[in-house]
Amino acid sequence: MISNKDLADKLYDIADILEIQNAKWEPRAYRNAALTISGLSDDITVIYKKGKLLELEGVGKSIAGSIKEYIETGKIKKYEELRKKYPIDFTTFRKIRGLGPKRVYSLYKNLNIKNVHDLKTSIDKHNIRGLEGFGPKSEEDIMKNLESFMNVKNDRLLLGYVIDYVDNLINKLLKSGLFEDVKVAGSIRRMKETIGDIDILAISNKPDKGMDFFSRMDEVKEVIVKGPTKTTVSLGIGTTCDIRILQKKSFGAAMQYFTGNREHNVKVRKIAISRGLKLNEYGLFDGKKAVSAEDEREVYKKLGIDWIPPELRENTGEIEAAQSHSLPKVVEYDELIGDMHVHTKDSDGMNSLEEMAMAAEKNGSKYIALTNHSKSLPVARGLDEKRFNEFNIQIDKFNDSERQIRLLKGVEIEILKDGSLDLNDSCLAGMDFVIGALHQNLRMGSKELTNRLIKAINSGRINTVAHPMDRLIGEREKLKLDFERVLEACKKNDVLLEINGYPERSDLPFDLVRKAKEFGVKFSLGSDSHRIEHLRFMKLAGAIARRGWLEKNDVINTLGYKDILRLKR
Ligand code: DGT
Ligand code: CA
Ligand code: CA
Repeated sequence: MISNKDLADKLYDIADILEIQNAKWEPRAYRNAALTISGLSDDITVIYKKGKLLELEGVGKSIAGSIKEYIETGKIKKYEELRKKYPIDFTTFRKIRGLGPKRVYSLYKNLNIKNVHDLKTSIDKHNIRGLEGFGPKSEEDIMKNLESFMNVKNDRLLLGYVIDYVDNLINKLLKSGLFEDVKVAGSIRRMKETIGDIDILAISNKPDKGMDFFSRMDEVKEVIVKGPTKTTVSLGIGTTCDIRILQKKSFGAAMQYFTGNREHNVKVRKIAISRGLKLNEYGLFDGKKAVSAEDEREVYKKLGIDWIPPELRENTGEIEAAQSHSLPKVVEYDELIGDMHVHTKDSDGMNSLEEMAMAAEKNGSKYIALTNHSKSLPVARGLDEKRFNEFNIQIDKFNDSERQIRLLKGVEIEILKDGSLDLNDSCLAGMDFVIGALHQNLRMGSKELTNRLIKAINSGRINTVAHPMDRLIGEREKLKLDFERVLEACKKNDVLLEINGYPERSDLPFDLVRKAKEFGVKFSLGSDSHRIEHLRFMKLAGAIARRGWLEKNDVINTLGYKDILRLKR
């Protein structure tokens, strides 16, 4: 079933490509038709069946022919042919200000930028400023427009890019001396992958001054509502922030109430009612008497519920488990002592082996796996056997040095179209940790794709599967894998699944993590760092693990260095 939107997008794409080819009047004709179709209140298929295509504004014989073809066959030949020559995500680029088709083409031709992800990577590497017709100023403009596009889409921001900002905001509030305590609640406290706004709760004896201070902070773009107990502002990063000032005696109940999620709260409130009590943001009450209010743990306890880590509060069975005292003891962030997915500038990273190692050591890691790309991924400057062997000698040297942190020899290896791996066995024998990855030739049927991945899992050569669903939040759908078959193969071969903490990826998604755990599959966590600043994304991988109910034993990153070496294949 085709949609008006899909059809309009395709016609716009054709227009963009024809414009690149300097066609004279055609781009305009296609855009007019696309505009008409995207504004229709009737389904295009219905209009076609009524024989009324030619009555549509801007739709002539030739375009009507394409529409007919699309409805009948699901394809437009002209479009398919053009797209083969220009494999560019025009649909998304059209939403970014200042990137017309010709500029998009220039980025593709010179830097092989095909989608927003590629664009972001090139901006990070400052590759665009050197291009003819671009320069540093226009690189910066593109970056800003890209950021606002990323923020606007879904109206939700990625947690990974917000979390440090919020910590910083809270520290500034605490330092002002006007607050006794400041905490984050809402989806950020639950560590949800994307967030709608920032919810802050504070205790203050000087609420008026506190609110004045907050609403005048540099980060604030505009004050939306200002009151003595609640203020809402919009922030420069592209979201709003609610701050509520509360009394110490009811802070725990407020934390419970404003952490959510909504469905979780509804169920907890019902339990209160069933016990003849009342729960709101001021406390748990028996008539007028507060049974508990200051301490969140007490609120749960008085309801006969074990305290539930915020990451689990999604009303997916955690309340029932907490009532029967059978919640899992989810893995703690500080139990994750190593990072199993790190790149260096030897492939497509920005920092050297030493820089990555030292930054990770400073962050408290005991070991990291250096997992550069393999040779069949030339856009990421993948390494061949010879370069890997040389690189691994550097790792040996580093490990012989006095440093605390240890490096593992790893690779993020391409799983080729036929399911084979692109490095020879003797090279793989020298690796401590092998991550199998599907990056290319992904347009195949679900069965073929699943078989391809399973062949790699069955090979006995890989330890884990990189970002198994290959999704990008807001940009790219999950792979169409037969997940249960993948799980069976992983379980049979003791192959792990990765939880990739890179914000756009956040892959495996937490609901699938939980499903995989139920199957008995274990996990490796990685930041997928391409520069030292990315190492912090390990925490996000940890959050997904917790949201997926994983315990210490489900995650290899809790093992010591010696035990991790035993995973070698
Ligand atoms: P978000 O902001 O879309 O990422 O998701 P949340 O969960 O942070 O939702 P938000 O900001 O609307 O509200 C924060 C929490 O407050 C929410 O998880 C549940 C709690 N809450 C419970 N009842 C209510 C209510 O009636 N109004 C509001 N505003 N919040 C409520
Ligand atoms: Ca929120
Ligand atoms: Ca809110």
